[in-house]
Amino acid sequence: MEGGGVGNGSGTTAGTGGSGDDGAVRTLPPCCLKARASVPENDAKCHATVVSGWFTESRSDNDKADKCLYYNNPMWPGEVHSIKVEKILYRGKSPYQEVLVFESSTYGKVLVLDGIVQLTDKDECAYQEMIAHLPLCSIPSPKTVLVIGGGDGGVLREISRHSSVEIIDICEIDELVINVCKEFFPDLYFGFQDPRVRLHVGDAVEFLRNAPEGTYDAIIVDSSDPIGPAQELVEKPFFETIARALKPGGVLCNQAESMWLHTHLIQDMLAICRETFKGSVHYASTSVPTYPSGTIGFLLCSKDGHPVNFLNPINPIEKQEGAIKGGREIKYYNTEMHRAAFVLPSFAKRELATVYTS
Ligand code: SPD
Repeated sequence: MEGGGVGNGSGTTAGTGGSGDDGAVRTLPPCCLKARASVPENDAKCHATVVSGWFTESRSDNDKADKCLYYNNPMWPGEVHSIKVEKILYRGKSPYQEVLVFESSTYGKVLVLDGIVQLTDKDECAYQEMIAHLPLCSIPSPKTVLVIGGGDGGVLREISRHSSVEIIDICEIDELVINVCKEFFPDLYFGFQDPRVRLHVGDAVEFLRNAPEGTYDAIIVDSSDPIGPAQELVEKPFFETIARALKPGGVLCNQAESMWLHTHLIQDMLAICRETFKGSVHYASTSVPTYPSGTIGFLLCSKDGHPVNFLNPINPIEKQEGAIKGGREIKYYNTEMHRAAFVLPSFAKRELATVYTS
């Protein structure tokens, strides 16, 4: 699920800010620190674990547990999230990240990468359906689609509901994620079984650079959080390669974190995308109880060419045969949820307004 990345696990570009040894708050807000991937080496090694039957994000099993609780995840400092574990099913390590799968008491199986929850059986639908159908239902007849990251297969499963789609390329850097999901998450891995899927294991930035200009109707970036290998995926050069690979009027849907925790990061991404794509740019969100703050957002952008109105979907998947594909009914997405996803609370409207209108 690590998006494309180049495996630079400790890219550090922030000049200021961060938490010192005393844990004191520094000048930059946490989301900016995170956006700039200021991850001290010690913290980066200090991943979540299972203690006394509970999995806790950002918890360490070493003697620096308290330090890790405070420091480890600059994306959501000052809070931790725990899920009760019934059984650990898999623990492993790839060249890119640590992979953990466990059976939880209340959310079914849980996939964790580098100590961060990526999905659970119970609420994965809210993420995978929205990240796929928000872009694909906004354009008339998508044919060529690229997924960056998404090695669990869930986004592929959702794209494959669209009968107009002819090619689904996926570029995932970490083969271990794919193999683990094949074994433990068959309802997601199902997405790989569609004959339209072409798997490319490797670096997304390189893949995009080699893609002929104007190849895709839609690109979906299903990345993990921008720490380590996924850091590049929120920066301008990456968005430029995406824009190049899109057809005129083509659309991007990019994982864009939480409006409660990361408004600075979202502002930065919106500003970059407005400059880069020239069509419409919007922020939408969905509710995922097992992600920090219980919500996660998406950046929806269209390249200039044909105008795209993301707020008014024209290709309602829930009314098509794909809605029940493979006996797997759509659980979360519908046209009302699509429209509602773009409605922002007042604080977020205010904070993002500067970027929307500038
Ligand atoms: N904070 C966790 C964000 C994870 C986003 N990616 C999830 C991948 C599911 N296909």
